[in-house]
Formats: sequence, structure tokens, C-alpha cells
Amino acid sequence: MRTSEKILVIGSSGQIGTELVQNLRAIYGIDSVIASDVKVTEQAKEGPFEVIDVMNADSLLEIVKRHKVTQIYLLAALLSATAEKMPKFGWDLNMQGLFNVLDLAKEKHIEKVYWPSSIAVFGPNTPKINTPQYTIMEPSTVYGISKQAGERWCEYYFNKYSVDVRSLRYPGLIGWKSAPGGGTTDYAVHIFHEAIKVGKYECFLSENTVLPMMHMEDAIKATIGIMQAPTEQVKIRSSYNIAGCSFSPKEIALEIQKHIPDFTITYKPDSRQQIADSWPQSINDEYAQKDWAWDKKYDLQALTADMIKNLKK
Ligand code: AKB
Repeated sequence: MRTSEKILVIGSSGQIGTELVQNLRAIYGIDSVIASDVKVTEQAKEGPFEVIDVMNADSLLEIVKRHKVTQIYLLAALLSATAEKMPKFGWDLNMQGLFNVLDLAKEKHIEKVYWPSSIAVFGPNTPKINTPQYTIMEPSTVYGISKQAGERWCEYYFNKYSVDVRSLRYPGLIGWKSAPGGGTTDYAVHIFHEAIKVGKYECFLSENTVLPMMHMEDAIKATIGIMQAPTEQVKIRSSYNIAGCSFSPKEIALEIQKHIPDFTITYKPDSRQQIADSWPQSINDEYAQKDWAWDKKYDLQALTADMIKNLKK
């Protein structure tokens, strides 16, 4: 592995960024990983940090040049529920941010780009069970439309300009170190906090809504794994399906009750139900397994036990 790597993580104080920065710093060293967000956060105390508005291409270029950045992980985005409330801003942020970073790679200022896609690229006409890599997509949310368009642009920049861009379609991500914000799958994190704090949880999705989910440790392993994979192994340059485990609110509540027997759950579906109903229930990730040896660690039982153990601490 190259030791002269300089990595910029944009949107580093969010759910994924918080853990990704810690993991990248453990591998590459603190000074080789620059955290950045639209405002100064606690992360600024832990190592190099820049305030970056990803919409501002000039300041992005200045920071990339100043730090001699070689790789960018672009995590700044509006997630599904928030983007439905601000469709125009959601589209602008999710697309312009991506163009600004892809253009840096096209103009050879950086060598490699990571950009997250999502199961939101799929829509109501997609086969819901074991959703294949290649299938009907037709997303019905602003977030999903921006992710699908983004995937097309990533592949385009790879084919036309040889931009080394790599991407994963994340399912709902569940971790104890950082909180999610603005997603439809967020309930699967909140439920643990509430179960431990007050012993009950009101879920904004209905009890049998099955969605694909993943422990954050697996997501970080997949993210760094695809970025470190030899170029020739990364055969899909739009975005790879990756799978963790699938469950409904009722199933996770039953699993939590094995650790906290008095835990109770009630259901009050809101506008996020419609988004969840348009998404797959389970994902086929055979291409990721075959191409760059992706393998997950956590199932629902292991994920629940790990969340409860760590949040109780
Ligand atoms: C969301 O719920 O919007 C995200 C996602 C599945 O991409 N967690």
C-alpha cells in the first residue's frame, strides 16, 4: 500500500464519515487523513480538518492543492427523507458535489474517488427479494433519482476520462459511534438508543416493513475494501450492490427483547413509509463477492448484541 496517500473525507462528521475517518487514520496515519465538513465540528480536535462547502469548486481545488490530496471520499449528501422535504436543494447538493469532485479527478488533481450510492436507486418496479445488480430501477425519491444519475455519471467519467471512481449501494447503516440523519432506515439506530434509555420505541415504519441493513463495521470494511482493491478487480464503475442482513421493525424488536425483555415497540408510520415501500427487501451482492472478495460479518443477532453491548457502555 502506498504510504504517501493524502485522503480528504468530505462530509466527515456524519454517520459514515465519523467512523470512516477513525478507520482511515488507523491505516494511513492521522496526518494523512483530512476530515472536512460545512462547519467546524469536534473532529477538528482530533486531526487535520478543513471547512469545505462541496458546492464551491474553487475552494475545493485550493484545499486539494494545499494538502496535495490524492483521494477523496465524498460523503456530503441529503438522505432520502430530508431530500423529499427540499427536493431542489437535495438534487443540487447531491449532483453538484459529485461533479465538482469528479472534475478534480478528470483534471488529474486527484487520483481516486469514493462516492456512496444507495439501495434508493431501486424503485417500486424493482424485484424486491434478492434484488440483482442489474435490474429495473426507476427510483421514486429525489435522493434515489440523484443516486441513480450519479451512478451513470461515475461510469461515464470512468469510460470517457479514465477517472478511477468506486462506489457502493449502501443499505441502511447501523452503528453505535455516530447518529444517522435524514434517512428512512434511521429507525434501526434510534430503536437501540430508546430501548436502552427508556425501554420503549415508537417506530415511524410499520411492523412488517423489511429493509436491507448493515452493521457500520461491515460498511466501513466494504468502503475501504473497494478503495484498496486492485484497479482491475473493480469491474463495475457505476456502483456495487452490497448486502448485510434484512429485517423488519418487528423482527429487530424481538431480537432486542432477548437482551432487554421489557422493551416495547409501537408503530406510527409517517411519510417515510412510502419511501420504504418503494425499496427492496433484500439485496444480491454476488458481483461484489466475486470481483473484490466482499464478505459481511454481521447478521441480525450479532448486530443487535454488538449495538446493545456498546451503547450500554
Ligand atoms: C436512507 O435511508 O436514506 C439511507 C439510505 C438507505 O441510503 N440510509
